[in-house]
Amino acid sequence: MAKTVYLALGSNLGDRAANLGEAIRLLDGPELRVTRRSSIYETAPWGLAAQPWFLNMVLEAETSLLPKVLLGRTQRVEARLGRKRTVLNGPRTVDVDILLYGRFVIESEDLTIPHPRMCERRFVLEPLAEIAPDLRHPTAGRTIRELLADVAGQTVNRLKES
Ligand code: PH2
Ligand code: MG
Ligand code: MG
Repeated sequence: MAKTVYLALGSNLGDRAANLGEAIRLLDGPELRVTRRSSIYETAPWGLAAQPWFLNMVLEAETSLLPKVLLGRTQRVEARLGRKRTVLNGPRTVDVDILLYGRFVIESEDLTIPHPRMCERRFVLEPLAEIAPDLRHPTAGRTIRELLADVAGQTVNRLKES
């Protein structure tokens, strides 16, 4: 049975917009059909501050892939786009994170869903709120709009024409 999933994309190395576009092209297919995409946002680096600003966006997709298979798919896309220029613990050409998989709650060694840090990250919540403001986070029990209202102090600028 198909599930609705939300994926976060980020890039802060190379041609950032082209990297996001290429990631979408590689992800989209019969088993993972991208149904909605947010605008692209330029965002201040969160966590490790001494790195270039990111472009971030969020995708909604319908998928028949089970969570771990989907994780493998996202990691393969990262490897295709990122391997050449990836510096350990440094900036990435592309990062693809699974935010939500239906209303599943998964805690395994290699995969945690909902994404454990999504509620603190404006660069995730703002694009997600653009396409799914009334979606209720399965464990926080609040909508994305409500979660967004509580994060402060992170610069996130929606780019025009995206
Ligand atoms: N990703 C990180 C760490 N920090 N900051 C922004 N603005 N955007 C990101 O995608 C991001 C980050 C690790 O995945
Ligand atoms: Mg990430
Ligand atoms: Mg990641």
